[in-house]
Amino acid sequence: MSQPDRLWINVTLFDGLSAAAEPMAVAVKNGLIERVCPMSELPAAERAGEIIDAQGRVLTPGLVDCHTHLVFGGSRAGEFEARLEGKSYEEIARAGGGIISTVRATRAASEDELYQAALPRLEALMAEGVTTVEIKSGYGLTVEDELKMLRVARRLGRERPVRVVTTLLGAHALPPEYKDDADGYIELVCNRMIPAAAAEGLADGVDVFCEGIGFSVAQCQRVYAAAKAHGLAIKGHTEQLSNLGGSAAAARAGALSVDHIEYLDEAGVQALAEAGTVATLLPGAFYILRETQVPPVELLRRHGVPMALATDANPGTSPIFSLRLMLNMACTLFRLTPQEALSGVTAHGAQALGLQQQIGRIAPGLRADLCLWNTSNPAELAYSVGLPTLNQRMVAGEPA
Ligand code: DI6
Ligand code: FE
Repeated sequence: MSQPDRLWINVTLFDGLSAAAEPMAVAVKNGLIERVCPMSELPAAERAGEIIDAQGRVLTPGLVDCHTHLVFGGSRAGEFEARLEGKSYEEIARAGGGIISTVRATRAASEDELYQAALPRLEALMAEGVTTVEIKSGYGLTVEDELKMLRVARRLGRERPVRVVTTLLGAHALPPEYKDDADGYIELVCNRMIPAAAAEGLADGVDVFCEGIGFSVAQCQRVYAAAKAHGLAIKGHTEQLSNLGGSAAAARAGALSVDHIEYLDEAGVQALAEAGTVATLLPGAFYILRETQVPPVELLRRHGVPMALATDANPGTSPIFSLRLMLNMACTLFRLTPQEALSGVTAHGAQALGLQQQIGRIAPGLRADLCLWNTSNPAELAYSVGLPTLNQRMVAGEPA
């Protein structure tokens, strides 16, 4: 075997799915993971290149935040205060606040203003080990404003050492111009937004908000069909506040993931299992909205549905720019094990983006996006908030 560029020795390995039982070595070459083996099997010949002695520290895949709304204008701190005075999220939305207030601020902002506002949010995630982040549009709700948001997301990925996956969320909320014409707006999404985003290479996938305050299952199915026709991946915000059957419909349409899913029932879970769709859990929104209905974690386990975990970072329901905090919340609020939570932000987060052949695990042939942590126990990453700290963040085999 040829010499690696970098070799980590004496690593406590969490490979994205499980923790190794003995000290491990990980070799990287040309930006890819070349070899993963127990220290006892490491050939002497391979001890070349730059050698990093991890001294028992935990090495994980670079973290994947597979569901964010990082690009937006304005702030919703006032709405946070209104909710503390007793108003519900749905009440605020129906009164023209909520998502639509962010739409007004996002439309008013220039591309550069949106970029400057999003940068510290992205950097906060990166500082905690995120190496891949999905970013949705959905606060423009016109063809031009949705494309503007996606351009900002692409620019973030060009200017910082992080992989950005973009998702067109045109069907996020009904813009005031289409107040009594939801079907007309869906037509705009299908016939104008999706083709334009696809033609300019600005979107990797398409998402919808399938909910009483969002769009119906039938409307979402039209969006999925248009996305498929343009070769774009499908995702859905489904069963967050009620059970409409949106998750099963998304799964049947071939969705990579369905997200939130607090109200998902067993038939829905079965549909995910049959389609190979990932269930993305978003404890930040559950926490901020003080929801009480927890996602059906035990059913997901029983049916073997992979669970991803993400911040849902957004100005309304999850103004939380910490994927590490989600690890803890997934365990405390949803009763995931620390290992399940870690898989949610690595292997299963990657799968929720359709990138499982490239990232999310520490295995030969995958991209060397890696995090070295100042602890020797992977469970500490979910157990504790604030510590342990990140020792080293690597993107494609280089410190970043
Ligand atoms: N569900 C969410 O949690 C976010 N979007 C959605 O469809 C909330 C977006 C917001 O309140 O601004
Ligand atoms: Fe969301």
